[in-house]
Amino acid sequence: KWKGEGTTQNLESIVIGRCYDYIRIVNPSVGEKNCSQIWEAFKNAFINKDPCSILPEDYELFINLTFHTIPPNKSLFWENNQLLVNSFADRGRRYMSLGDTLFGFVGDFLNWCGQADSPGLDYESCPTTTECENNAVESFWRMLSIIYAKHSSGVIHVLLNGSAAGGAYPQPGFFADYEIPNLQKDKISQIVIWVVDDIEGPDIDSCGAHSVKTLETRLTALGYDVTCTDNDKSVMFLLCLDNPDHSKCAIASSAPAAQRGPISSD
Ligand code: ENP
Repeated sequence: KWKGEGTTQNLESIVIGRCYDYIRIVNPSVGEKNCSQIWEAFKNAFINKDPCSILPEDYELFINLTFHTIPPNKSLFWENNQLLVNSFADRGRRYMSLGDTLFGFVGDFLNWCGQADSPGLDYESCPTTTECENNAVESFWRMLSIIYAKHSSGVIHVLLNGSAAGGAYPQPGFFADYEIPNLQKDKISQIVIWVVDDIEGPDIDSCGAHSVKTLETRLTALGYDVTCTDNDKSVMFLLCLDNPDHSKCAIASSAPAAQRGPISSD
């Protein structure tokens, strides 16, 4: 009956399993968490309710049970490049995007919704945000975005897609609407914006232009120290893994050929 995909099969096992994976393997430094209680809190946010009347606040207990601090200088905000961010952040080893926190990790890539007057999940279909914005998934990410932004500190990074059709800095968007307004200015030393084009994609947006300029102006007006880099080298290296022969991936070197020869033993 809804236009969106239904609940992901085996949702309960996935959420509980991901929770244990996170606290035991991915990031044990968050300490002991009760994964079955976390599942109950997650589920109780939306089961037995009209799937269009779920509010961010309904995930409050879930947040209380999963919460852990975000290491300074590790926050990575993004728009329109989820897979790149996943590899770049490396499950929190390099950066800790929202999907690399325990709270984001359990819901990443999943879909879920309940139904009014029934304790069952709807595996057939779920409302999209165009059908109703107060749906279970949208409200989940809204709540998490707010918490993540409030607890981010030090140097903040933002990875935007310069090839995105609607511009690198979408408005409306989670970053524009739920994250920027919740950043805590006194805890943030700098905001670094990276605008990276898809290797084969068009160069639609760049630092100082179009929507990125809007973002830079907004952050500067809020009093942040803002820097912006186009096609940052470290991100480019990662993209170039899949496109080593593309001209954008040529490694420029000023070292004489002899220095680039085989490694000598002395
Ligand atoms: P999209 O539309 O590119 O990608 C949405 C996909 O990313 C979904 O599979 C979603 O999981 C997952 N996801 C991971 N973190 C977030 C998230 N944080 N979020 C919404 N979806 C997330 O992403 P968006 O809509 O542009 O959101 C990017 C935002 O995430 C940025 O503001 C960034 O700073 C923030 P699922 O469960 O829906 O399948 C917040 C909102 O971290």
